[in-house]
Amino acid sequence: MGKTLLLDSTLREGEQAPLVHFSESEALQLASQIDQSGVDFIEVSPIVGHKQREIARRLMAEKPRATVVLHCRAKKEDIESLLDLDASFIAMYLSTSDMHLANKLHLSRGQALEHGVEMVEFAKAHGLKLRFTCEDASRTELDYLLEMVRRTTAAGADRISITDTVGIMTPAAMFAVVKEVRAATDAGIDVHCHNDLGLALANALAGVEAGADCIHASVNGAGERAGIPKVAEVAMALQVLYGQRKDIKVEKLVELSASFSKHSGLPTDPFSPVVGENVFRHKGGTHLAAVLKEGASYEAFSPESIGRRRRLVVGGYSGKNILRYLSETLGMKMSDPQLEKALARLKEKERDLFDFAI
Ligand code: HCA
Ligand code: CU
Repeated sequence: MGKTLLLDSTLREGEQAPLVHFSESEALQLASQIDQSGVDFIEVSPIVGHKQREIARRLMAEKPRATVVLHCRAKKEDIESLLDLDASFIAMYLSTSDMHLANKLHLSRGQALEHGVEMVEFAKAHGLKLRFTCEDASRTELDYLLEMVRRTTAAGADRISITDTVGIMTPAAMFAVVKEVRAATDAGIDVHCHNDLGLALANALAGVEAGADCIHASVNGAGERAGIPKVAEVAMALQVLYGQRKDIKVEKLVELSASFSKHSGLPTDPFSPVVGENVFRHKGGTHLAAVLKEGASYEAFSPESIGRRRRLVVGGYSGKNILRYLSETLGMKMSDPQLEKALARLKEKERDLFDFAI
């Protein structure tokens, strides 16, 4: 598995989440934080409206380290409007499933194929680099999907996005589809997986194991419905599970998530991987006893590795060990019977009494 790239779509897919609206300055501040975290692509959607167009224009003027990807429909008018923005990298999307072709685009498979190729040729004739997104790819008949991939990449598409637009893939199914796509083209392959059944990250990772080289994510997973993978979980999965992308500044992820919460008004879920409040909090008696000796007993990666601290929660679920630790920390040696007595008192309480960092 080669290097896996990371595309952040907080300002495009993320703003498609209900109740999420960023002002121009909020979007630019988020973009700058996203850029500093070390992602490879930042996706924006100038065709949505004046504000999004301004955000795209100002962001490109700031010359971020990441490549700015301008997202649009596979339509001449959209591509032309991006050319007016001095675009260099665009992503155009076209549905490929029979359901979308019939209900949304009113095109036959053959017509969609011709149209996709024509739009890619049009963009390439204007010197653009581009990604061609097969929207609803996971519900597209495989041979037709592969034909679309072959024809659009032959026409010059630099990258292809394989989407699980409604989040119905399993990792095994995603692996199989991406494997076929990998064999059909030399272009880069993005995986864009929705989280409707909680499998977005697993499906995206299966995609890269099968040969995709870019994962789409957003801060806190924001997106249509249940959203897409969270940028923090993707970055840590790449580091912890695959030993790659050590260049991504994972210590900036908590702050990034907090900025998103502030600007969107949507709090970060305490159980959210990597950045959630509970991620390094230990509570059960056996857990506390073990992490006091060795944090890794109950941690996939250390809090220090992302600039966080381990926390212990003491209450009715505690055991003697944590009380011994606390008493020794305070320089009070308690005997076993004393510890038993203190523990009995603690167990009478029906809530967590203490929550502290160590
Ligand atoms: C959309 C659909 C999309 C596109 C993904 C991509 C999807 O909202 O435009 O361009 O890679 O889920 O299929 O987000
Ligand atoms: Cu999407």
